[in-house]
Amino acid sequence: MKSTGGSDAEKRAAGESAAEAVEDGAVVGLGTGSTAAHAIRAIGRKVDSGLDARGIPTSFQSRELAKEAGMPLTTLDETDAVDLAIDGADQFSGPHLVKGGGAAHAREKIVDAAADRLLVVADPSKEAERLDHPVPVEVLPDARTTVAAEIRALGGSPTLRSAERKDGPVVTDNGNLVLDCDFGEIPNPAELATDLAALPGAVEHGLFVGMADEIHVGREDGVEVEE
Ligand code: ABF
Repeated sequence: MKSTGGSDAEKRAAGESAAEAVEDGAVVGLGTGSTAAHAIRAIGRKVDSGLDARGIPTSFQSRELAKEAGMPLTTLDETDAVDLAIDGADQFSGPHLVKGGGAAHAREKIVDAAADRLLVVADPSKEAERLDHPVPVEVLPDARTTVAAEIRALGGSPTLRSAERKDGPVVTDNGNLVLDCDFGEIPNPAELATDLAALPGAVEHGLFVGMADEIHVGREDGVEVEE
């Protein structure tokens, strides 16, 4: 699992802190990434000790991890409500997030938006005064060139994400491609989110505007919860 930014101890502290919020009977959205993985393992241990909770994975990776952790799984089709989601981020500024470093942001956004509460788990390297992280945009393969042109027209610089361990592009769990779009500093995330959502062939972008209810920031000496 690719790990970014802060230390594993910081990520673990954040993940385990958010996992404490999972109560008996809960349906939990399970985020992707190395920090959310700590939360999934911690919830798995609680399930092992008798907690009744079901998870909705946001990626192949989080599904496999949840199965390994012994967590019962469900889907959005089978449940009326998602009590909370626990998910990582590539960058956060207040309640605004950039996500999609794991190319799972389309499913993450569906599950996180369906949840009553979104608990973001992060290490301190993810915090920014203003968002300036490149925004991942998942595109239908046929639309990669036209969406890239539209991104340039919006002032961004798109790069097709390529796979690290083999030749060719990253392919998402949905069979699509990812353009990492550098806009520099993003003064108005809501406006950019609206523009990106309007592009034909763009399946989902990684701006999660105002979506975080709590951010659990793991530090070497404890956890700070920002609300
Ligand atoms: C997923 O994993 C992504 O949306 C986000 O890009 C990334 C964070 O990974 P990590 O916790 O490993 O830094 O949640």
